[in-house]
Amino acid sequence: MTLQVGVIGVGLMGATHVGLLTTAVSDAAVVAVSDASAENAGRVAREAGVGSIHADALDLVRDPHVGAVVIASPAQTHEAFVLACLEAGKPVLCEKPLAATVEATRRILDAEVALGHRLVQVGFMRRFDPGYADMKRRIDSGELGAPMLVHCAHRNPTVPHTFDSEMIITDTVVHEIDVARWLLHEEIVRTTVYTPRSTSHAAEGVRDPQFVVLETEAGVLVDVEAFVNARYGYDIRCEVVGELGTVSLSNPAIVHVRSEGEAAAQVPNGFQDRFAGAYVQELQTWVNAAADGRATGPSAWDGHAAAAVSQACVESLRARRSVDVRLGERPAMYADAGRSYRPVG
Ligand code: ISE
Repeated sequence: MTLQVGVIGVGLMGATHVGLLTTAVSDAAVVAVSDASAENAGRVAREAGVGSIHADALDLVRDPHVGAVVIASPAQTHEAFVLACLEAGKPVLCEKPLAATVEATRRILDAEVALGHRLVQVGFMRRFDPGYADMKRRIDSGELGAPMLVHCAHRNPTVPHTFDSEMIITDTVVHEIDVARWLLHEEIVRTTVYTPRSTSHAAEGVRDPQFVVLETEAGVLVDVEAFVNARYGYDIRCEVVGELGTVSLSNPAIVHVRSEGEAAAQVPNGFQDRFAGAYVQELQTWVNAAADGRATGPSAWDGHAAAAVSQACVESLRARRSVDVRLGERPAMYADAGRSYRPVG
């Protein structure tokens, strides 16, 4: 049966989701869209052949023809829309961050716990990237021994002018926060954000790059270089150092060129290019689970934990000191998360 999807927010990411759901994902159709800009909504609906446009996103959630919802609107709007989906009993894929504050992610957790089963998947698409998934398999197999260090780099060629120093944490480093928790099976307890000299390509007053150090409950150190005006391309790196070996992401380029005395591989030009396959896999996984009225993949707890770590990072950025993460109780429903590293076999 085809899952009837409604998409809220059809700017950059939402429009990509509409396109993928329409052309690359099986057993799904986009039947309704909503956007703060009527012009955006109209254009995307026309291009994708979507029949219904709702001026009010809450009407889209309540639309009886909509069986499941994708939320890709600005972060401050997420809480109200996710809560409405939970109230309507509809599976929801919410782009990261799950909500704009830790208090809001906690309210979402409380609502899902009250419902008694998962309906929320958070858009941490890197978990569906073949490179990251392979790293995880290697770590889980135990062949590398217990992890001790993780080195990450997250470089964007450029960002919109509205991007400020804190968004480098909440919008960018949030991916590494999730990846670290997921790869290591444990929670992050402490953060320190360092700011070196800024690039002259950053907007006035924006601290870019930033160097973030995360400490996990078992004492693993994760360093993240976040550099969002790197100019040359979209470059994502990750290496895990274990007691017996290391595993790292390789360059996803599929060809190497040798010419004029140089050997080179292309660097992707943006996240939609680098993670194109991961987005399709993320959506397909969501559609398959949503068709059965459930959710899988990154949970509301993962969204909450990422928000709590992001908040500690933002505090560290402002106060220029280490900050402890205040996570609060993990409801039993999300028992799988936060498990400390234990090699298989
Ligand atoms: C953007 O929102 C993303 O999610 C990208 O994956 C990330 O690389 C970028 O820095 C964010 O702004």
